[in-house]
Amino acid sequence: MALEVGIVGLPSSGKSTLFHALTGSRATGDVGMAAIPDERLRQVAEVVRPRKVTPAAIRVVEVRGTGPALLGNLREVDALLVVLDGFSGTRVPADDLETLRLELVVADRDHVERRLERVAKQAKSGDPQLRQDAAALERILAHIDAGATLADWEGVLPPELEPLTTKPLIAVENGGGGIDLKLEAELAELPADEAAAFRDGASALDEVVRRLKDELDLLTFFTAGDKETRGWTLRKGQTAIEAAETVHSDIARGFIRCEVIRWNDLVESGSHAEAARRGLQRLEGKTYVVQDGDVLNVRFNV
Ligand SMILES: Nc1nc2c(ncn2[C@@H]2O[C@H](COP(=O)(O)OP(=O)(O)O)[C@@H](O)[C@H]2O)c(=O)[nH]1
Ligand SMILES: [Mg+2]
Repeated sequence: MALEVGIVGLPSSGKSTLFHALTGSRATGDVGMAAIPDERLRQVAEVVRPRKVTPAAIRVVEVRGTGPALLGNLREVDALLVVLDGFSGTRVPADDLETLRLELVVADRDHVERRLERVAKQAKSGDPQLRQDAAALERILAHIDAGATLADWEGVLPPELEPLTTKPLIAVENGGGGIDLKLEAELAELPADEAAAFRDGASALDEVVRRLKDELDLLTFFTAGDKETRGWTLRKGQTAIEAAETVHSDIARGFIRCEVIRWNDLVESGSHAEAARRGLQRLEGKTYVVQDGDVLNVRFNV
């Protein structure tokens, strides 16, 4: 399951523009995939010469408003990107960021209140667990009403609350001192080499994706097949069996062993066979903790 990020912002701040810039898609759908640029993948692909090269990607969702119901669609995303208007000259980005944070608090409060209503009704049956749950929700609601957020709640939050205010939040200023998203959205329609030539350097969006990767504690590993050479994301600390699961559940089910080569060892050796001959390939089991930049080949039987 790919990690997911939600784009939020005030009306006309540039949410759709950021969505297009990240996903390269002009489609009116609100969900797309943003590739994670990775120079290492290009180099690995040069060694393998596969038919297809696919970068690791993050799922991106745009929501078209800031009311509780719309923001509620983001309860399952892993992080939020907040777009701030820095281009029109009519907004103060820092103030808009505060407004947005308040909208998130309001949406969380709304969510807690609805849940409390439901649980309180059920608790009339006298069920002790439900009564405890209702009491906990009442305390959480009082906490928010006292001007705090769920991020500074001391206890353990009920998992089904899925708060918005505890998610990593990355602010992107559109224009002004930030990123020219309109330009990036236009460049996203060009072939990568033409866009790079135009920019005279890396895309400003790469920095956003990098911050996202940091916030989510992600690493990238590679699979280097002849048909397809591909980047994948995992959370730091995840293991070879979880990497296999990311690629395909059948591969995880039939997992026997996992061949591991560092991406730069593969590039310097020039082939898998040469890397193995030099002793740079290891065999690992299911519990091996995958490292950023590992090239994995899972041996499995189905
Ligand atoms: N001049 C300028 N206009 C922009 C920029 N970003 C967005 N716009 C324009 O602002 C309007 C709203 O942008 P949009 O991405 O649809 O905002 P949304 O409502 O947050 O999705 C559009 O007409 C965009 O072309 C920018 O960086 N510079
Ligand atoms: Mg929009």
